[in-house]
Amino acid sequence: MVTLPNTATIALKDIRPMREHRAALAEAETTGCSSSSAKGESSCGSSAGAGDMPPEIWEKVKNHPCYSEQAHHHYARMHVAVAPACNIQCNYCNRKYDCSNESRPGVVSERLTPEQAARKVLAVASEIPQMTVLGIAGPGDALANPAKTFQTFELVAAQAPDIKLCLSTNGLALPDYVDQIKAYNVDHVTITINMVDPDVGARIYPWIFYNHKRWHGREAAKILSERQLLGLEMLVAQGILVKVNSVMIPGVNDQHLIEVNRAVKSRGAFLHNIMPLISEAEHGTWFGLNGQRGPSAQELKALQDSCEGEMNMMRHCRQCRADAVGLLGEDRSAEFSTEKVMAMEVNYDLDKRQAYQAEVDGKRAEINSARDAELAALADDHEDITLLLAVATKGGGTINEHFGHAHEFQIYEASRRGAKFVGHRRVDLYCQGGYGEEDALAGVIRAINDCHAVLASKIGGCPKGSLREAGIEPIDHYAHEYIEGSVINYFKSYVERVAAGEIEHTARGDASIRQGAFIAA
Ligand code: CLF
Ligand code: SF4
Repeated sequence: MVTLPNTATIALKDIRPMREHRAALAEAETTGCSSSSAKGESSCGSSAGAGDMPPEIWEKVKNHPCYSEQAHHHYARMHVAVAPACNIQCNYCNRKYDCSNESRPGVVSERLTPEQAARKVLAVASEIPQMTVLGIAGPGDALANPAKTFQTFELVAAQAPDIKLCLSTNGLALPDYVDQIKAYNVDHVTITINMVDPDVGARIYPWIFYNHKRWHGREAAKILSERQLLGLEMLVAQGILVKVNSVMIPGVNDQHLIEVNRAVKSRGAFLHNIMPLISEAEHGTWFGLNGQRGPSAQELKALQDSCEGEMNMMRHCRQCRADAVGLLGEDRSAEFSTEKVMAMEVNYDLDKRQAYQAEVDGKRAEINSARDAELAALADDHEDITLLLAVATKGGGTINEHFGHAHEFQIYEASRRGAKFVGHRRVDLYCQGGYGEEDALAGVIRAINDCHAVLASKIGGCPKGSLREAGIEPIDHYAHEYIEGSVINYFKSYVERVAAGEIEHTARGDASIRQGAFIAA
């Protein structure tokens, strides 16, 4: 156990030996991406498990909530807002707000010094044993603020060597920092790549600042694209896992993202995360003010599906804030303001953290065997039926949330092949302290309108009626059971009812991605 009385006691001179030790350890343990995984082939999956990838890759992803869909039910990440400056302008970003790529465009509550950030990480790790990853994702660009970014990593690595280090960048400065990223044992890097064609890029980026000069239009986009792809190749050559984020902007780069997917896949990106543009006039962005719309839920899914082949697609991204804390989809940052963190007694208990992680390993094995048992019981027909199901969960891989208390629904695709996580939908709370809000219920139905059923731990009589009227079956008899096994079990009962003529299988429509949720607290 490490007791940290005050950040003033952490000095860089004290922690260099620890960093070198970590580097040596990593060198000894890691052989880098194998050729198959480094090329992003299907053996490395965001939803894959231990048997699907080389052990050294599994070690890197198994507890990372963004790189493993399974992990995101159990493990949390935190961001520290130490990087305020940015070296480019995106048309979907307003500088007054935090990064739209990697964070919800809400105001960052506080900007931190590296010392404050390190103390905050230790405080969060003490309180939340499932927090396994520290990411630096803005509010500007991590590598446009290299001194603060790397000093933060160094301070954290010295005190909490089990925390994985992660950073997100627009990629412009990336080739200059690959050696440093490697030296600091940052195992996971995200590059936001929205185009590989400068003509498309000119519609997304009005300018970049590079080599002491401001560049505009096509010329700017060309430099940015070349630097992004070079940085990607350099990271892969170093055995660092790279995720590519792309913002889907209908009419600007939506179909072009298929070409982006090919370009990043061929250069060895591990995962591709296509996110919807969040664009409302109140965000004050160029796109928002000019009426550029974001995609619908089915437009996003269709693009993700068409890119999913040999490469894994991330579909559980929550576009989190640059100071987010907690499981993806929850935000506990308000519990860890600088004032509160400075007043906390910080006890970083590695044993407690490892005990939690061992418990999660056991639970994951149980979840997988429940899923496999249900899958084995599925008949070999009904290849033609595919359903989307909305699931209310607080995490942990079970259906453990009341319909009226859900801030979001996780969306699973159910078919003969099993259960697959394909997205999430944020909603307003339906239940507001004992009574239901009809407007909120209408919003929930719009958000899950493409689903055949909703699975929650409890659903009240009134919403059940409205859901049925909308053609969505309300199901609460899987309360506290594992999600994937329940989804497959529901599919089995559905196809049996279709075969018996009790129900008729019909296609559902589209659903809307809620824009306003991203600016709410
Ligand atoms: Fe943060 Fe990003 Fe690391 Fe994750 S977030 S720096 S890879 S630790 Fe994750 Fe958040 Fe999506 Fe980013 S859900 S916005 S993909
Ligand atoms: Fe904003 Fe991030 Fe784009 Fe910079 S890279 S302009 S912070 S969205």
